[in-house]
Order: sequence, then C-alpha cells, then structure tokens
Amino acid sequence: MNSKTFFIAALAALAATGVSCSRGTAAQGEAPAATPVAELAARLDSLSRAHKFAVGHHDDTAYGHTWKYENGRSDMLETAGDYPAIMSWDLGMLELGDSLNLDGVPFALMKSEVAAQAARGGASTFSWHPRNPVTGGDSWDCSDSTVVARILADSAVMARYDGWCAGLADFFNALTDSAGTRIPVIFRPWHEMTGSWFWWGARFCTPDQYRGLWKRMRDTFDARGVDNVLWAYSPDRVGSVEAYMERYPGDDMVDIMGVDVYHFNGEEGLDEYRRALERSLTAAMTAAADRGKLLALTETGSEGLPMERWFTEVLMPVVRPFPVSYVTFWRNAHDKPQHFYVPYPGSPAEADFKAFHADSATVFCREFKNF
Ligand code: BMA
Repeated sequence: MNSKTFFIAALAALAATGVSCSRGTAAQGEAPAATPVAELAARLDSLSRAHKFAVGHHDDTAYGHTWKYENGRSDMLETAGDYPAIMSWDLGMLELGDSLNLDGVPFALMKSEVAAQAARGGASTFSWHPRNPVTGGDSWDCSDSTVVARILADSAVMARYDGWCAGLADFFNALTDSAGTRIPVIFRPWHEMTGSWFWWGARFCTPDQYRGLWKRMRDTFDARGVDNVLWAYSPDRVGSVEAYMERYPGDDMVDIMGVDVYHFNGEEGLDEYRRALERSLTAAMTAAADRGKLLALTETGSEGLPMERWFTEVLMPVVRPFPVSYVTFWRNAHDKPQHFYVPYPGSPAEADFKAFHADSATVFCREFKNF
C-alpha cells in the first residue's frame, strides 16, 4: 500500500463509523433507519461500506440518444441491461409554474417516474437550474452580480425566491407512492457554486450570502413540512478541503458531500481529469469523513465518449478507492447528437459500459433493490 492508498483507506475507515443526517431527517439519538429518508441514507451508506457505488443517469427514462418519451425505454437498460440505481431529474422552470422543465421534461412525468423508480427499488435525485429572479434570464445569466444579495435583502426579490422555494417544497411533498407515502429523494440545490457560470457562482456572492441562500430555502422546506429530502452539497472541482468547505451551508443543512467533475477534451484532457477527480474526491471525502456524511460523485462524464474504454480505464481506476455511495452521469440528449454521457445501443463505448456494469463495484437498479 503506498502512502496515498493508505491515506484513502484510513479516511474510508473513518467514514465507516456511521452516517449522520441533517436536521429534520433523523433526530439525534434516533435509530438510524427510523424514517424513509434515513433509510435511503442508510442504504447508500451500506453500499459504500461494501466498496460499491450506485450508478445514476440524468433524465434516463425520459429520452435517449435516438428517442424521446417512449414508456419504459432507457439507454442504460438497452446497453447495460438494467436501469440506473439513481434517476436524476432537474426542476428548472418549475419556479415559473411551467409544466415542462428547461429541457422539455414534463414535471408530471418526473413524478410518475420517481414513483416507478421507487417501486423497482431505485432512488431519485434532483438538481435545479432556476431562472434568474432579478433579470428574468436563465441560470447562466450572470450579467447581474447582485442577485443573491438581493434575494437576501430586497423584499420583492426575496418574496419571489420564497415563492419559488415554496413551489419546490410542494413538489417534493407530492412525490408519493401508490399508498400515498412520501418517497425519499436526494436534492442538490445551488450546485457547482465553486465555478462562476451560474448566477449563484463564486464570483457573484460571498460565502455567507451563499449559505444564506441555502438556509432560506431550507427554512421554507422545513416550514412546509418537507421530510423526504436528503440534501446534497455539490461544488465543482476543487483543489483542497478548504476550497471544498468555503461555501458549505452547515452540518444541519447537508446530508451528502458531493462533487461534480467532468472530463473535457478526451485523450488530451485525460491527465487533467484524473488529477481533478482525485483531488476533488479527496477533499470531499476528507470533509465527509470528519462529519460522518455520505460521499458522492454527483455529476461526471465525458461528453460524446470519445474514449471507448472511458468507464473501465479512466473513471474506475480513480473512483474505486474512494467510499463514494453513488456516481451520476449527465443526460443523453435526443436533440444534440454529441451531447451524451452513457452509451446507446451500437455506440462504440457500449462494450466497455457492459464491462463497467459487470464490475462488482457498480450497482444498478436490480442490485440496489437488495440494499
Ligand atoms: C447542461 C446541458 C444543457 C441542459 C442543462 C440543464 O449540462 O445538458 O443542454 O439544458 O445542463 O439540464
């Protein structure tokens, strides 16, 4: 064991001392799996203790590389032979009361797919690319650098924000199974805040303002009785624990320590990706181990999969030593031919993805059901 592997193993052992939940999810002293949301946390924890991780995919059953809105279809199912263990969805545009999200996915479909996924033993996670509440532009509209400050201080913007959060809270409250019981899910708002491509990014608000944004949302959710959410913090790539923790909203606000790290530029960007992924996961793992939180690779991927053996030869060697509970790949767009992150039938990376599926460390939906 070299020193790096030893360090990782030591932290993994530390992380295995138990998982703690944020406020509202499992009260102190409560049995670990007393609520559905604590049970989901315990399932994810047991995966990482078994040196396995759940595999996730964004918009998996909504559309794929060559199809859209065909009931039961999934590019993962049609390549790996199973649905992802974690379905990922985005709530952008829900805040405006639209029926479709920013990529055209009906919110009604998301609700029924969350229930279908729970019924097959899997789980679901949500991100949110909301509009800009000041300019009316999208999440990427960074033209006004005072948006977060105004959410926290300008009564009109604050009221809009609170209304948006209330709408989201109602959506989560309405995620129920056939018996009417709320389904536990993961929510990771205000993601990639260490970058500066969203209006809540690092250059557009102070760490305290960022924490204020998160806390205000959490207070709205708590006031509306949302009890089926595990909260995930997911900075973009970072080089240190300090950078990872700079905007951390607090132990009572977060259940999952995640990180988003993408591979850009294929072969040429390989070393950079490996380095960034290893550093970012090390930072997130250290922070998670200190607090008894779950660790996750909340988004990753290599757009268009230019390297045929990306899953087994690029991703796996870096991720394997870390106690990540799940890894999520971004979407296979039906209307942008190069915008896909998992193979589709007949694509060059399909064989490698089957090998990734066969690896005992990866858990798709059928196996996740048993955890
Ligand atoms: C990005 C791309 C966009 C999409 C956005 C929100 O990474 O996939 O096409 O609109 O995420 O889902």
